Amino acid sequence: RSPHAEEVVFITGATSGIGRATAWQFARAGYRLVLTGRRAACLEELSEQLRENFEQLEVQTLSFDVRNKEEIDAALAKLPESWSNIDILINNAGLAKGRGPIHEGKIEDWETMIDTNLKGLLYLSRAISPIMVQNKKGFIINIGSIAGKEAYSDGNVYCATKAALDMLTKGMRLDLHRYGVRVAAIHPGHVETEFALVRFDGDEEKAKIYDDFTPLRAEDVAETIFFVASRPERVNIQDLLLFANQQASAAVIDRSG
Ligand code: NDP
Ligand code: 8X3
Repeated sequence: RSPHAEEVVFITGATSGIGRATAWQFARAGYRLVLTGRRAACLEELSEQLRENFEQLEVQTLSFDVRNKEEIDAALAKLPESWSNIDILINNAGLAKGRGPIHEGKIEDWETMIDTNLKGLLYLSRAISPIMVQNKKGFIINIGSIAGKEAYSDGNVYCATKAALDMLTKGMRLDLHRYGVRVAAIHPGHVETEFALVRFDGDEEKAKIYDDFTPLRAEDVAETIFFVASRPERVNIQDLLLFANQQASAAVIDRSG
Protein backbone atom coordinates (compact mmCIF):
# COMPACT_ATOMS: atom_id res chain seq x y z
CA ARG A 1 0.00 0.00 0.00
CA SER A 2 1.31 3.46 -0.94
CA PRO A 3 2.39 5.74 1.93
CA HIS A 4 0.25 8.40 0.21
CA ALA A 5 -2.91 6.30 -0.06
CA GLU A 6 -4.72 8.56 2.42
CA GLU A 7 -3.68 11.82 0.76
CA VAL A 8 -6.04 13.61 -1.62
CA VAL A 9 -4.62 15.79 -4.39
CA PHE A 10 -7.03 18.11 -6.22
CA ILE A 11 -5.84 19.20 -9.67
CA THR A 12 -7.50 21.91 -11.76
CA GLY A 13 -7.00 21.80 -15.53
CA ALA A 14 -6.37 18.04 -15.57
CA THR A 15 -7.90 17.53 -19.03
CA SER A 16 -4.71 18.42 -20.86
CA GLY A 17 -1.08 19.57 -20.76
CA ILE A 18 0.59 20.16 -17.41
CA GLY A 19 -2.44 19.20 -15.31
CA ARG A 20 -2.90 15.92 -17.12
CA ALA A 21 0.79 15.01 -16.79
CA THR A 22 0.61 15.95 -13.10
CA ALA A 23 -2.27 13.53 -12.62
CA TRP A 24 -0.02 10.71 -13.94
CA GLN A 25 2.77 11.69 -11.54
CA PHE A 26 0.53 11.57 -8.47
CA ALA A 27 -1.26 8.42 -9.64
CA ARG A 28 2.09 6.65 -9.95
CA ALA A 29 2.88 7.60 -6.34
CA GLY A 30 -0.46 6.25 -5.09
CA TYR A 31 -2.25 9.44 -4.07
CA ARG A 32 -6.05 9.74 -4.24
CA LEU A 33 -6.89 12.04 -7.14
CA VAL A 34 -9.60 14.61 -7.78
CA LEU A 35 -9.31 15.53 -11.45
CA THR A 36 -11.12 18.60 -12.71
CA GLY A 37 -11.67 20.61 -15.89
CA ARG A 38 -14.55 21.61 -18.15
CA ARG A 39 -14.26 18.72 -20.65
CA ALA A 40 -16.00 15.87 -18.82
CA ALA A 41 -15.20 13.35 -21.58
CA CYS A 42 -11.45 14.04 -21.28
CA LEU A 43 -11.65 13.57 -17.52
CA GLU A 44 -13.42 10.23 -17.95
CA GLU A 45 -10.90 9.07 -20.55
CA LEU A 46 -7.99 10.08 -18.31
CA SER A 47 -9.39 8.41 -15.21
CA GLU A 48 -10.01 5.22 -17.20
CA GLN A 49 -6.43 5.20 -18.50
CA LEU A 50 -5.09 5.81 -15.01
CA ARG A 51 -7.22 3.02 -13.53
CA GLU A 52 -5.97 0.63 -16.22
CA ASN A 53 -2.38 1.43 -15.27
CA PHE A 54 -2.73 1.66 -11.49
CA GLU A 55 -5.07 -0.99 -10.12
CA GLN A 56 -5.35 0.44 -6.60
CA LEU A 57 -5.98 3.99 -7.78
CA GLU A 58 -8.82 5.95 -6.22
CA VAL A 59 -10.00 8.76 -8.47
CA GLN A 60 -12.90 11.21 -8.64
CA THR A 61 -13.66 13.51 -11.55
CA LEU A 62 -15.46 16.84 -11.26
CA SER A 63 -16.36 18.88 -14.30
CA PHE A 64 -16.78 22.62 -13.78
CA ASP A 65 -15.75 26.00 -15.13
CA VAL A 66 -13.37 27.70 -12.66
CA ARG A 67 -14.94 31.04 -13.59
CA ASN A 68 -18.26 29.99 -12.12
CA LYS A 69 -18.37 29.93 -8.31
CA GLU A 70 -21.78 28.20 -8.18
CA GLU A 71 -20.52 25.40 -10.44
CA ILE A 72 -17.46 24.97 -8.20
CA ASP A 73 -19.57 24.80 -5.04
CA ALA A 74 -21.98 22.32 -6.63
CA ALA A 75 -19.10 20.14 -7.84
CA LEU A 76 -17.37 20.16 -4.45
CA ALA A 77 -20.64 19.19 -2.78
CA LYS A 78 -20.64 16.03 -4.92
CA LEU A 79 -17.37 14.79 -3.39
CA PRO A 80 -18.00 11.91 -0.98
CA GLU A 81 -17.43 12.76 2.70
CA SER A 82 -14.30 10.56 2.83
CA TRP A 83 -12.72 12.80 0.16
CA SER A 84 -13.35 16.10 1.90
CA ASN A 85 -9.91 16.36 3.52
CA ILE A 86 -7.98 17.71 0.57
CA ASP A 87 -4.23 17.65 1.24
CA ILE A 88 -2.87 19.25 -1.92
CA LEU A 89 -4.56 21.77 -4.22
CA ILE A 90 -2.85 22.37 -7.54
CA ASN A 91 -4.24 25.56 -9.08
CA ASN A 92 -3.17 24.86 -12.65
CA ALA A 93 -6.23 25.71 -14.83
CA GLY A 94 -5.35 28.75 -16.86
CA LEU A 95 -4.91 30.19 -20.30
CA ALA A 96 -3.82 33.03 -22.52
CA LYS A 97 -6.25 34.43 -25.08
CA GLY A 98 -4.78 36.36 -27.97
CA ARG A 99 -1.51 38.23 -28.24
CA GLY A 100 -1.34 41.87 -29.29
CA PRO A 101 -0.71 45.44 -28.19
CA ILE A 102 -2.80 46.94 -25.42
CA HIS A 103 -4.50 49.52 -27.66
CA GLU A 104 -5.89 46.74 -29.85
CA GLY A 105 -6.75 44.32 -27.03
CA LYS A 106 -10.06 42.45 -27.01
CA ILE A 107 -11.96 43.17 -23.80
CA GLU A 108 -13.58 39.73 -23.95
CA ASP A 109 -10.16 38.03 -24.04
CA TRP A 110 -8.97 40.12 -21.10
CA GLU A 111 -12.03 39.13 -19.10
CA THR A 112 -11.54 35.45 -19.93
CA MET A 113 -7.93 35.56 -18.71
CA ILE A 114 -8.69 37.52 -15.54
CA ASP A 115 -11.72 35.38 -14.70
CA THR A 116 -9.89 32.09 -15.31
CA ASN A 117 -6.35 32.74 -14.12
CA LEU A 118 -7.21 34.91 -11.13
CA LYS A 119 -10.83 34.68 -10.06
CA GLY A 120 -10.93 30.92 -10.70
CA LEU A 121 -7.83 30.38 -8.59
CA LEU A 122 -9.34 32.54 -5.85
CA TYR A 123 -12.67 30.68 -5.84
CA LEU A 124 -10.94 27.30 -5.54
CA SER A 125 -8.53 28.51 -2.88
CA ARG A 126 -11.35 30.10 -0.86
CA ALA A 127 -13.40 26.90 -1.03
CA ILE A 128 -10.57 24.49 -0.13
CA SER A 129 -8.17 26.39 2.16
CA PRO A 130 -10.53 26.37 5.20
CA ILE A 131 -10.31 22.55 5.22
CA MET A 132 -6.52 22.83 5.31
CA VAL A 133 -6.58 25.46 8.06
CA GLN A 134 -8.86 23.21 10.10
CA ASN A 135 -6.56 20.22 9.56
CA LYS A 136 -3.49 22.36 10.27
CA LYS A 137 -1.84 20.95 7.16
CA GLY A 138 -2.13 21.21 3.44
CA PHE A 139 -0.33 22.47 0.37
CA ILE A 140 -1.51 24.89 -2.31
CA ILE A 141 0.61 25.00 -5.44
CA ASN A 142 -0.18 27.76 -7.93
CA ILE A 143 1.03 27.42 -11.51
CA GLY A 144 2.34 30.81 -12.58
CA SER A 145 4.58 31.56 -15.53
CA ILE A 146 7.73 33.40 -16.54
CA ALA A 147 5.08 35.80 -17.90
CA GLY A 148 4.40 36.80 -14.28
CA LYS A 149 8.04 37.59 -13.63
CA GLU A 150 8.81 39.53 -16.83
CA ALA A 151 6.45 41.34 -19.18
CA TYR A 152 6.93 40.63 -22.89
CA SER A 153 5.65 42.55 -25.91
CA ASP A 154 1.99 41.91 -26.68
CA GLY A 155 1.61 39.78 -23.55
CA ASN A 156 0.21 42.61 -21.36
CA VAL A 157 -2.92 41.16 -19.70
CA TYR A 158 -1.77 37.53 -19.60
CA CYS A 159 1.49 38.70 -17.97
CA ALA A 160 -0.53 40.78 -15.51
CA THR A 161 -2.67 37.81 -14.45
CA LYS A 162 0.44 35.73 -13.78
CA ALA A 163 2.14 38.61 -11.92
CA ALA A 164 -0.97 38.89 -9.76
CA LEU A 165 -0.83 35.12 -9.17
CA ASP A 166 2.76 35.55 -8.00
CA MET A 167 1.79 38.24 -5.47
CA LEU A 168 -1.30 36.31 -4.40
CA THR A 169 0.88 33.29 -3.70
CA LYS A 170 3.04 35.39 -1.38
CA GLY A 171 -0.01 36.82 0.39
CA MET A 172 -1.66 33.41 0.76
CA ARG A 173 1.54 32.03 2.25
CA LEU A 174 1.71 34.84 4.81
CA ASP A 175 -1.89 34.13 5.84
CA LEU A 176 -1.72 30.34 5.88
CA HIS A 177 1.77 29.43 7.09
CA ARG A 178 0.77 29.95 10.73
CA TYR A 179 -1.70 27.08 10.29
CA GLY A 180 0.96 24.76 8.89
CA VAL A 181 -0.40 25.16 5.34
CA ARG A 182 2.26 25.49 2.66
CA VAL A 183 1.79 27.72 -0.39
CA ALA A 184 4.15 27.72 -3.37
CA ALA A 185 4.25 28.86 -6.97
CA ILE A 186 5.91 27.17 -9.92
CA HIS A 187 6.65 29.31 -12.95
CA PRO A 188 7.47 27.57 -16.24
CA GLY A 189 8.78 29.08 -19.46
CA HIS A 190 7.52 27.59 -22.76
CA VAL A 191 5.90 24.16 -22.42
CA GLU A 192 4.44 22.35 -25.43
CA THR A 193 0.79 21.71 -24.54
CA GLU A 194 -2.56 22.92 -25.90
CA PHE A 195 -1.63 26.37 -24.53
CA ALA A 196 -0.62 27.99 -27.86
CA LEU A 197 -3.58 26.45 -29.72
CA VAL A 198 -5.95 27.85 -27.09
CA ARG A 199 -4.21 31.23 -27.14
CA PHE A 200 -4.68 31.52 -30.91
CA ASP A 201 -8.23 30.11 -30.96
CA GLY A 202 -7.27 26.86 -32.69
CA ASP A 203 -5.20 28.52 -35.45
CA GLU A 204 -2.55 25.83 -36.02
CA GLU A 205 -0.27 28.09 -38.07
CA LYS A 206 -0.11 30.79 -35.41
CA ALA A 207 0.30 28.14 -32.72
CA LYS A 208 3.52 26.85 -34.31
CA ILE A 209 5.73 28.54 -31.74
CA TYR A 210 7.89 25.55 -30.79
CA ASP A 211 9.23 24.61 -34.24
CA ASP A 212 12.71 26.12 -33.95
CA PHE A 213 13.68 25.16 -30.38
CA THR A 214 13.02 22.37 -27.89
CA PRO A 215 10.49 23.56 -25.29
CA LEU A 216 9.74 21.93 -21.94
CA ARG A 217 7.40 18.95 -21.97
CA ALA A 218 4.34 18.84 -19.73
CA GLU A 219 6.02 15.90 -17.94
CA ASP A 220 9.01 18.09 -17.01
CA VAL A 221 6.73 20.51 -15.20
CA ALA A 222 4.66 17.70 -13.68
CA GLU A 223 7.80 16.09 -12.21
CA THR A 224 8.75 19.45 -10.71
CA ILE A 225 5.29 19.95 -9.22
CA PHE A 226 5.47 16.45 -7.76
CA PHE A 227 8.94 17.09 -6.32
CA VAL A 228 7.78 20.31 -4.63
CA ALA A 229 4.60 18.65 -3.31
CA SER A 230 6.35 15.60 -1.93
CA ARG A 231 9.03 17.29 0.23
CA PRO A 232 8.83 16.56 3.97
CA GLU A 233 6.37 18.79 5.83
CA ARG A 234 9.18 20.93 7.26
CA VAL A 235 10.21 22.03 3.74
CA ASN A 236 8.52 24.54 1.43
CA ILE A 237 10.07 25.36 -1.94
CA GLN A 238 8.22 28.66 -2.13
CA ASP A 239 8.98 29.80 -5.65
CA LEU A 240 10.43 27.94 -8.58
CA LEU A 241 11.24 29.06 -12.12
CA LEU A 242 11.97 26.45 -14.78
CA PHE A 243 12.87 26.79 -18.43
CA ALA A 244 13.79 24.74 -21.43
CA ASN A 245 17.55 24.77 -21.85
CA GLN A 246 17.21 26.89 -25.01
CA GLN A 247 15.19 29.59 -23.22
CA ALA A 248 17.05 32.16 -21.09
CA SER A 249 14.26 34.66 -20.33
CA ALA A 250 10.72 35.44 -21.47
CA ALA A 251 11.92 36.72 -24.84
CA VAL A 252 15.46 35.34 -25.19
CA ILE A 253 15.29 31.97 -26.90
CA ASP A 254 17.97 30.19 -28.91
CA ARG A 255 15.95 29.44 -32.03
CA SER A 256 18.70 27.63 -33.90
CA GLY A 257 16.68 24.42 -33.92
P1 NDP B 1 -3.47 23.48 -21.68
O1 NDP B 1 -4.27 24.37 -22.55
O2 NDP B 1 -2.92 22.24 -22.24
O3 NDP B 1 -4.28 23.14 -20.35
C1 NDP B 1 -5.05 24.11 -19.69
C2 NDP B 1 -5.99 23.44 -18.72
O4 NDP B 1 -6.76 24.47 -18.06
C3 NDP B 1 -6.97 22.52 -19.41
O5 NDP B 1 -7.08 21.33 -18.66
C4 NDP B 1 -8.27 23.29 -19.37
O6 NDP B 1 -9.36 22.40 -19.23
C5 NDP B 1 -8.11 24.10 -18.10
N1 NDP B 1 -8.97 25.28 -18.12
C6 NDP B 1 -8.87 26.37 -18.93
N2 NDP B 1 -9.90 27.20 -18.72
C7 NDP B 1 -10.67 26.62 -17.76
C8 NDP B 1 -11.89 26.97 -17.13
N3 NDP B 1 -12.52 28.11 -17.41
N4 NDP B 1 -12.40 26.14 -16.21
C9 NDP B 1 -11.78 24.99 -15.90
N5 NDP B 1 -10.64 24.59 -16.45
C10 NDP B 1 -10.10 25.39 -17.38
O7 NDP B 1 -2.28 24.42 -21.15
P2 NDP B 1 -1.10 24.15 -20.09
O8 NDP B 1 -1.13 22.78 -19.55
O9 NDP B 1 0.12 24.65 -20.72
O10 NDP B 1 -1.52 25.21 -18.98
C11 NDP B 1 -1.61 24.90 -17.60
C12 NDP B 1 -1.18 26.12 -16.79
O11 NDP B 1 0.21 26.37 -17.05
C13 NDP B 1 -1.91 27.41 -17.14
O12 NDP B 1 -2.19 28.10 -15.95
C14 NDP B 1 -0.88 28.19 -17.98
O13 NDP B 1 -1.07 29.57 -17.88
C15 NDP B 1 0.39 27.74 -17.31
N6 NDP B 1 1.62 27.90 -18.10
C16 NDP B 1 1.74 27.31 -19.34
C17 NDP B 1 2.91 27.47 -20.06
C18 NDP B 1 3.07 26.92 -21.44
O14 NDP B 1 4.00 27.39 -22.16
N7 NDP B 1 2.29 25.94 -21.86
C19 NDP B 1 4.04 28.19 -19.50
C20 NDP B 1 3.82 28.76 -18.20
C21 NDP B 1 2.65 28.59 -17.54
P3 NDP B 1 -10.74 22.48 -20.03
O15 NDP B 1 -10.49 23.16 -21.34
O16 NDP B 1 -11.18 21.07 -20.16
O17 NDP B 1 -11.61 23.27 -19.13
C1 8X3 C 1 3.18 30.61 -20.91
C2 8X3 C 1 4.55 30.98 -21.39
O1 8X3 C 1 5.89 32.84 -22.52
O2 8X3 C 1 3.87 32.07 -23.62
O3 8X3 C 1 2.91 31.20 -19.70
O4 8X3 C 1 3.73 33.43 -21.65
S1 8X3 C 1 4.49 32.41 -22.32
